[in-house]
Amino acid sequence: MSNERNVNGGNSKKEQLEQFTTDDRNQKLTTNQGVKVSEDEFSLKAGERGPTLMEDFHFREKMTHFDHERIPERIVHARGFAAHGEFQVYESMKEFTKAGFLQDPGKTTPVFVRFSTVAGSRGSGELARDARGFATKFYTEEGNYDLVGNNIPVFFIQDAMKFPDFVHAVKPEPHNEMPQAASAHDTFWDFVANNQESAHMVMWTMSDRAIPRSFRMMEGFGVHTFRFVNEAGKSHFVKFHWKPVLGTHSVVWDEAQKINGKDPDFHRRDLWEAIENGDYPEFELGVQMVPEEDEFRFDFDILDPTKLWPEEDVPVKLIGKMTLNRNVDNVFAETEQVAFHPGHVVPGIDFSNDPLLQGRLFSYTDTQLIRLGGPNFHELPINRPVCPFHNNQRDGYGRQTINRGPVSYHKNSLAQNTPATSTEAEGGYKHYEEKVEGHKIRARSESFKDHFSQATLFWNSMSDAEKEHMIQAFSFELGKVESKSVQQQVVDMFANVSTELARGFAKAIGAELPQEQSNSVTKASPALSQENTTHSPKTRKVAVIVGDGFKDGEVMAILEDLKNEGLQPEVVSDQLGKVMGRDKAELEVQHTFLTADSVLFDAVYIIGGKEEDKAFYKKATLFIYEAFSHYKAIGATEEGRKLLNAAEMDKSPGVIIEDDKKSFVPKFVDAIASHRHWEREVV
Ligand code: HDD
Repeated sequence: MSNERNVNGGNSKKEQLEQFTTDDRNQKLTTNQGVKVSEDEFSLKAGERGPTLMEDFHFREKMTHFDHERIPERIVHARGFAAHGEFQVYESMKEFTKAGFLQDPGKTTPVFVRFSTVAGSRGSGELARDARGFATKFYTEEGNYDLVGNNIPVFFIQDAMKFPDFVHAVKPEPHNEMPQAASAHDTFWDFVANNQESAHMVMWTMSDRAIPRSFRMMEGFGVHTFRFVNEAGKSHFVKFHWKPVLGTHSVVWDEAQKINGKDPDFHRRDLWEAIENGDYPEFELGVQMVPEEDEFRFDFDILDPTKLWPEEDVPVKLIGKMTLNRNVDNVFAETEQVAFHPGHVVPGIDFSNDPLLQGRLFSYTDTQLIRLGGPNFHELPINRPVCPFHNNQRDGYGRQTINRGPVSYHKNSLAQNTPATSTEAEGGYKHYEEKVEGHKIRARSESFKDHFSQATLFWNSMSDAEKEHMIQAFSFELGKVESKSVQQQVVDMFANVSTELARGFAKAIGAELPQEQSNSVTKASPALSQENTTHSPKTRKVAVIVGDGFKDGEVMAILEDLKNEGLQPEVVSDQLGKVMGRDKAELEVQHTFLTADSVLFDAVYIIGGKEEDKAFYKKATLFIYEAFSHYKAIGATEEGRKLLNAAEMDKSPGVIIEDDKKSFVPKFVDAIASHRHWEREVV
């Protein structure tokens, strides 16, 4: 348990965790005191039919531990899932920061990443319309660095003072605790309308970004402006980005709601399976940097967390890559007990005066004290740095370190004034010496007052399909709001962003249409549209619809080709077991129409079955139609085509029908890589 271990490349955290890991298989059952247990089914009783005895220490210990198994869930980001990985920088960032883990491309830094939804409780469905947490702990040789971000680059509020208000408004309403994991209710929208700084973030949460296809296919953002500081003490303002190598992709809202029922664990299952299959999720770390002297160069305040830096104005420099390559051994011990904190920084990374960030710097330690039960949560295996740590902090609940010696104060002579402080040259953290002057006031800077320009920039940047999804999202959410007044306030508020948008949903909810407003913002940022992201077929799941007695043709070779393209074909039929082709090809069935659903797949490949099997064709038709209505790629060979002809889907974009493997496979793979075919008319 010593914390004196040497840092040893990318596996230092893994090795450290192994010291705390145990495997109970093939062991004798004992009490926590190590006493071997002879009987684990019956409590100790006075007579076979008599009362249980107090002296049954085994029963009492087992039951007491069970009674205390739960800890408070996180007040926000309660539902999350995490994985281990590694980070490597592409080239030295010495010019901008002295952070040790950003100097040497040869060095690997262990990381632990927890993805989460924000509003729902621990057991809620993962496809909620919500921001996603994207929290990364870098176990560096200079201490832990936490980048505690979201998949959205801006936030609802500008000052941490308002965080409890915002969270109260979005959480289930207190009188009846409804709705779970949803912002589609009165208090959230009442908050929005009466705290109009939320406009920009609400545009993002009403966009496709709030319903990601996968944790592996979403961007991450540090949100706030931070600082890089180099060896010479020169500072750059910096925004952090994570760019998923597979591109940024989302599901559609109807699908999201259905996935929540069919597989509420959809996102964690996706991450878990990708790692188990060796398809390690990868994210590139990007930075936008602005020299200190350019602080006032923009038409917004760079300290305002409701603003982003358009990538076309300040390019994102990709500086390294993170690969998630190991699932946790135990969700409670690792994912649940991990404690992130934006204040965990290392030399070379510093804060800005963003008032939201400043408030966060207080909140995270405070919340861990109650959630993890005391001040020693840094000693939990998942939270321990991989470098040595020494100080005069002592005692408290659950203390594990056994500190030798009588001295636990600074300064001292009895221990030669150790543990000793470090100079900057020795790696001591030195806060950036920013000059600050002002009166003590409770106020917000005038420069934070424009709430709509970037909301409009976001709207202008969306493709037609993305705009339509947003109008639908507002219509859905406000359609669930009971207060007519709140509905109207929201319509009037978003008329400041775009009349087209506000009118679009005002109509759907029966509110008064706003007057045409002249909005002077015409700028767009193409980087904000998911249409412009990377498109890849890799790891996409294809439902292979096949029944007994199918026509073999080139089916087996096609399935092999799809696998070679990195796709994951999985056979769906009306019962488990095997289906046989007419020419004796054989396929193992992984799912039935009962256990699977089209919403759990990215695409469908229809092979078909015996023509007279009416029940099979009925279920297959429903499955395919749903995939079609969610704009997914659909492929058919041989008799599969009949289903598409019958449903008149055969001429639609993204529907590929060919018998010849050579022309079918590349076209189908392309159609899947496109992600969705929005140009398709869905009837
Ligand atoms: Fe926060 C958790 C991200 C604003 C207070 N936050 C939490 C987590 C993430 C974020 C990813 C989950 C960490 C994990 O997986 O364990 N929070 C953000 C971002 C914000 C933000 C990107 C805005 C830019 N948060 C924010 C404010 C406050 C908090 C303004 C309070 C002043 N956040 C918390 C918290 C949580 C938390 C209550 C709950 C559990 C935890 O900290 O460990 O302290």
